[in-house]
Amino acid sequence: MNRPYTARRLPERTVALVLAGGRGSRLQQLTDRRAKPAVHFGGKFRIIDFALSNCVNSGIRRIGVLTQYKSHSLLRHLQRGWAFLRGEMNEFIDLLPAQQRVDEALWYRGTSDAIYQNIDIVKSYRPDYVLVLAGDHIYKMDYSLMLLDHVEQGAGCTVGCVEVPRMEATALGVMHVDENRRITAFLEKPKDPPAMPGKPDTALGSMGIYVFSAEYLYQLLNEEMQNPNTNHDFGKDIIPRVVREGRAVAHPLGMSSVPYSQDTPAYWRDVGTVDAFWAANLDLASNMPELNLYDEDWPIWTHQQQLPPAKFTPDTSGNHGKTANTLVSGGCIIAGSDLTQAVLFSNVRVHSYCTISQAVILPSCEIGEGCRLHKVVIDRGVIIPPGLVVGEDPELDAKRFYRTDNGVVLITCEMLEKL
Ligand code: ADQ
Ligand code: ADP
Repeated sequence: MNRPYTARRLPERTVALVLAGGRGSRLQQLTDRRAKPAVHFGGKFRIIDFALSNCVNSGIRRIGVLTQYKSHSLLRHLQRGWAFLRGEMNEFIDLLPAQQRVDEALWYRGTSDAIYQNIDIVKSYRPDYVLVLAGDHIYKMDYSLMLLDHVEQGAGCTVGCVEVPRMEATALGVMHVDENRRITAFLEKPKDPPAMPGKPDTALGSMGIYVFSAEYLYQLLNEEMQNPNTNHDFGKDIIPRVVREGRAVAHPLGMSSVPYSQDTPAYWRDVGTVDAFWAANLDLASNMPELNLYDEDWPIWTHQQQLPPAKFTPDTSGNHGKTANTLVSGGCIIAGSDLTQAVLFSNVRVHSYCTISQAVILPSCEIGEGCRLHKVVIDRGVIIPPGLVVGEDPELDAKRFYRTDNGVVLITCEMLEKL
């Protein structure tokens, strides 16, 4: 096919800016000490690894990460895991903390301000396109196809979108599009989201990811700074404005979701609540997970510690020691316990005679002998005392720990200290 000249080498001419400053307070105490993008996911990853891996796998190797809230854990992860991008090849991951600009007393006010405050740095990369990403979603997407769509459509801004159950769209930007996918209306987090034509139970939601032609983005951000009535936010201010100017196009995730197959439904999760976080992790341990982590064509990159292999031993009576539908990462030792539907991150120790089911156990936890744990999320480094029972008495669980309406129990170090 003849592509216009401007469509050549698009990923190389693009800079990705990953917004990674949000707290994600619906994850409760999991984000007390770390930003949502730094939250552990899928046995050995952090949430931000998915957006970053999408960049690298799409050929976009110039990346800025904008941080704000509790960024130490995130910065440490990026320094350890993502330093493989090579400066001499014009590849980089640039860490852009909130307080970079000396003439700004304020921290980032909103998502577009986060970029405005770093605008000189962004310009110095001399990109033709800027890909604005959220650091807190799990999905696999080839951004090079979204860039191509942006150019072919002649858009000023292309908004990634996904079809979602209508009432779930109350937490998203919701759009209407015409037959050419031009966005004709955009509502940020509507209480009663409008349905898609012919699909009364479905809404077209914004993924919160955008391709901008660079000059157009600079112009929008400058104008935004002159505007006294703005929240400095992409969803609330910038995107509605681009829509009013008739320059916004919607790009459905299905067009560039990986794997490239119409038979595989596009996977996209905002693991923004404890329930969603628990369910998305456990899905990975099911027989046929919706998200394939084992796809060699689309590796998820992360920081890997050097760890010995996971080890399993039976108990002396031979009654315990069965494991099914469970992910077990490096450095784990499971001594004579039963595990069903569980995700164990690195360096977890499980002592004898435990029965553990539907559990997500973050790195470096230790589970004492004889525990019965059902439907739990256990934060990093928690030491569970021998004999603890969780998931059998809802009232007691809610008193001691954080229990969701769906019955998932979150356990952190601080909660155990108070027992
Ligand atoms: P929200 O879910 O409200 O809506 P928002 O809080 O704006 O998302 O955060 C977007 C991204 O920016 C997140 O990755 C967050 O971590 C990060 N972030 C937030 N504040 C930041 C700051 N000050 N500095 C740096 N990073 C920051 C948005 C859109 C909706 C869209 C949803 C999709 O506004 O239209 O539907 O994302 O989840
Ligand atoms: P991770 O997010 O890598 O799992 P931790 O759970 O160990 O890391 O810690 C999260 C963040 O909490 C760290 O990045 C650090 O800033 C902070 N933190 C952890 N332990 C302490 C401590 N004892 N004192 C002060 N801050 C701490």
